[in-house]
Amino acid sequence: MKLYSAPGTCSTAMHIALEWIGKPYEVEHLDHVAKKAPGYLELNPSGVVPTLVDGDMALPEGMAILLYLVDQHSDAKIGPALDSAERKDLHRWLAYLTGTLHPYFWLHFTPMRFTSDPEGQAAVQAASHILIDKALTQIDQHLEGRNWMVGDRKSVADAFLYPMASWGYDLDKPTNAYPNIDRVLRKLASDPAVRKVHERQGTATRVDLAA
Ligand SMILES: N[C@@H](CCC(=O)N[C@@H](CS)C(=O)NCC(=O)O)C(=O)O
Repeated sequence: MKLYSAPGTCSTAMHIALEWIGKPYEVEHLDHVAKKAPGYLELNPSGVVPTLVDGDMALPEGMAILLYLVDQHSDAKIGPALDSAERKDLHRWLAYLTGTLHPYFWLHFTPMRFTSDPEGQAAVQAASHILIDKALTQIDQHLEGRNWMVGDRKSVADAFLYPMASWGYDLDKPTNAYPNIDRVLRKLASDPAVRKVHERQGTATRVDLAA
């Protein structure tokens, strides 16, 4: 398997999932130019990371990749099995994380894509902070009294939460204002697989483990 990724992005989640699976894989880190190169656009027409290549199959879209990894490597137990009661919860939370929380961050990181008025970018970002707060609050409430996002063990939903909530540490209302998310992020930041991903990316965790 080969993952096209970029340090610090959402594709950190798929990189963590590959580490948890523990089988050989390759990672290629793409910069902004490489994401838009014709060869890569054939694999991922959106020109974004992640893309997973497995044999002659190329799969874009984070949620699709994570579910593929859960099912192809069911022995690694990185998500509830298809016939389990908890599987619907995995779908629910992956959909929320990839389809709601993640897009809210696009407004924060690339406000210029959401307004043609250069003076309006600060307002787009301000709106994103309200939306991100709403989503992180919902996730924090869900995590009250729970160890992980889905069921009783860590899963690809936690892997996806990791880069999203890591971005939140830089906001005016930082991720540590959401105690349950912060608690889960602390566990993930200490996970050997997550540490290895940071090492391969050349990044450091945003979680203040000393605090
Ligand atoms: N819908 C895609 C979105 C992926 C996405 O937004 N990737 C970002 C990194 S977190 C990216 O590569 N952005 C480059 C760009 O938008 O030009 C997915 O879920 O995989």
